[in-house]
Amino acid sequence: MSNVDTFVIVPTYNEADNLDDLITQLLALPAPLGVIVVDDNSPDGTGQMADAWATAEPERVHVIHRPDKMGLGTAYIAGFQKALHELAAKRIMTMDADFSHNPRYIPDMLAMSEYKHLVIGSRYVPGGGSLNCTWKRVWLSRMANMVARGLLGLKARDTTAGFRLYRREVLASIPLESIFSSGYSFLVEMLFMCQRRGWQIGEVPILFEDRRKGQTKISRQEILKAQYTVLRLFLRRLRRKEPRQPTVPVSRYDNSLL
Ligand SMILES: Nc1nc2c(ncn2[C@@H]2O[C@H](COP(=O)(O)OP(=O)(O)O)[C@@H](O)[C@H]2O)c(=O)[nH]1
Ligand SMILES: [Mg+2]
Repeated sequence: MSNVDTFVIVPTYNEADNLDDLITQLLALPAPLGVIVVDDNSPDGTGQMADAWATAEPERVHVIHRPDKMGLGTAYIAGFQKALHELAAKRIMTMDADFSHNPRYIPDMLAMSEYKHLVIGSRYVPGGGSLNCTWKRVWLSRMANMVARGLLGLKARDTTAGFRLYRREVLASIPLESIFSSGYSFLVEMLFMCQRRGWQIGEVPILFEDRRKGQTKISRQEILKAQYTVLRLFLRRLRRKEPRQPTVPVSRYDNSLL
């Protein structure tokens, strides 16, 4: 399929139990999607599984190998660079490999991206929610959202969601190399930059399911780093370092030109 114009970036660290099923489901969607797996030398062989996919589906599956576990944020950036500069993507998605973000919501997200610059697969809009999550995880996510919205003025309801769809112009407008978070708080920092630039942001309700296979990579250290990120962004907001720009109108993608 040479009309692949949307790439899904899937960062992986020890996701061998999930990767084959995920890629199978993504490629089966009725949309011209490609996948970029960003693997950090997973000891469980996830990177080799991804390579087998890239050999079988060279147009649609791409792999970036990094030598060590270097964090979620930098994995997204590596994927963004490849999608923007090597694969000429028009839309770029991010999602977890663990089925917390179910591929079945992607068609709704793509539809919304016709009139929003950034679409979030959101737990906190009507119709969305969390399934099978521990109270600790639910509480952590609620608190993080409250703080991010309160201190940073973010308007989205689910500010920490990793299930996102960016239009190309959004990512192209952001100096990716200057983003300082390397881990999970990258998501909040990125959303802050998008909102400040006036891009229009929409949310599609999703049911977030806690992973069934493998283990979470969120650590106490990541949570501390996230608090530091929010504080840093809050100070930047106070100092008006990141200027707030007027809302940018959305123009429809004309796919007939492809
Ligand atoms: N490449 C890469 N992927 C990561 C890293 N940390 C987490 N991931 C992946 O990022 C996604 C989200 O991580 P996960 O453990 O599910 O976080 P949680 O859903 O917040 O518990 C999963 O697909 C992980 O395999 C990392 O340092 N590097
Ligand atoms: Mg997860």
